[in-house]
Amino acid sequence: MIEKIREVEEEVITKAIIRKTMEDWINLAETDVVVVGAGPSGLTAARFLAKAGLKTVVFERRLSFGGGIGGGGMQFHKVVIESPADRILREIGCRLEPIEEGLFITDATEMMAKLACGAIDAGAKIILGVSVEDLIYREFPLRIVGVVIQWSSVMMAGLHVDPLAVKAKAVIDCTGHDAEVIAVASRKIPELGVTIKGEKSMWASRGEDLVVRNTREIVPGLFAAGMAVAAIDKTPRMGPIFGGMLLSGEKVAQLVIEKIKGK
Ligand code: 48F
Repeated sequence: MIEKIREVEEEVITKAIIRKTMEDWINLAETDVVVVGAGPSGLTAARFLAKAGLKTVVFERRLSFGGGIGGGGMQFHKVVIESPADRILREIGCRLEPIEEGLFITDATEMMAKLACGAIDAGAKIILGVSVEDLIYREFPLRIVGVVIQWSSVMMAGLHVDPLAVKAKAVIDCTGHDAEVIAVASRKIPELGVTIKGEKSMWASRGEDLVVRNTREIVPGLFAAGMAVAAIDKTPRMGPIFGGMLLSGEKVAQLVIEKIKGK
């Protein structure tokens, strides 16, 4: 027996989507934390931030999440995780297979899906197809107070459309190898004194360690996590091993929580 599918008028669909989207956007226009980029560091940060009760939105340029996870290692569909970052994946139910003592492997698709589920279930909003193209700043003291956003499709089409802005108590650059948000700060607010040195050639273990160690508030109100940190500091790339990205996301969330909630 085939169940009868419910009938619906087209305008009901349209009205529901527009009304509910606008409710979300009005709520998001002023938020606690903007995470830029839904890669491993951004999704991890978003989960810990939302879990701590902070209003968190992730803006992701593409129409998918996961960033560099999906490509696995040279498109082989597995990624490697080292301890203690396996704890972060176990918390969200990601299955890990041991390879050696303290070293694990998992499917790229499982990891990206579960990181995203973890962030969403904790209460973070992930908005796809939106690019952060600039920052909002204030003086006395000099600080970052939000982001300027645009539809990725508008940017790709090269249309002249003015963007919108979202206020935030903290902005986190999780944009990966190009550190795009910090690059904007460096180019457009020179008085911040931020420079991007560009990442170094591969040395997996050293790169992982330094990314986590150097995860920090770069200028007041603007933090960096994941490969963006390596780009700022000229530390080594690491290829398809992801523990550092997860631990960097966790660390930046702790720093932001301390700053905003004073804990
Ligand atoms: O590149 P990505 O995965 O950054 P990550 O969290 O992790 C790096 C690893 O994937 C890997 C590695 C270490 O194992 O070497 O590369 O540091 O994810 C960055 C996300 O940010 C989005 C981009 O589409 C990607 O999904 N993104 C980049 N620039 C912007 C942006 C922007 N201006 N606005 C919105 N999203």
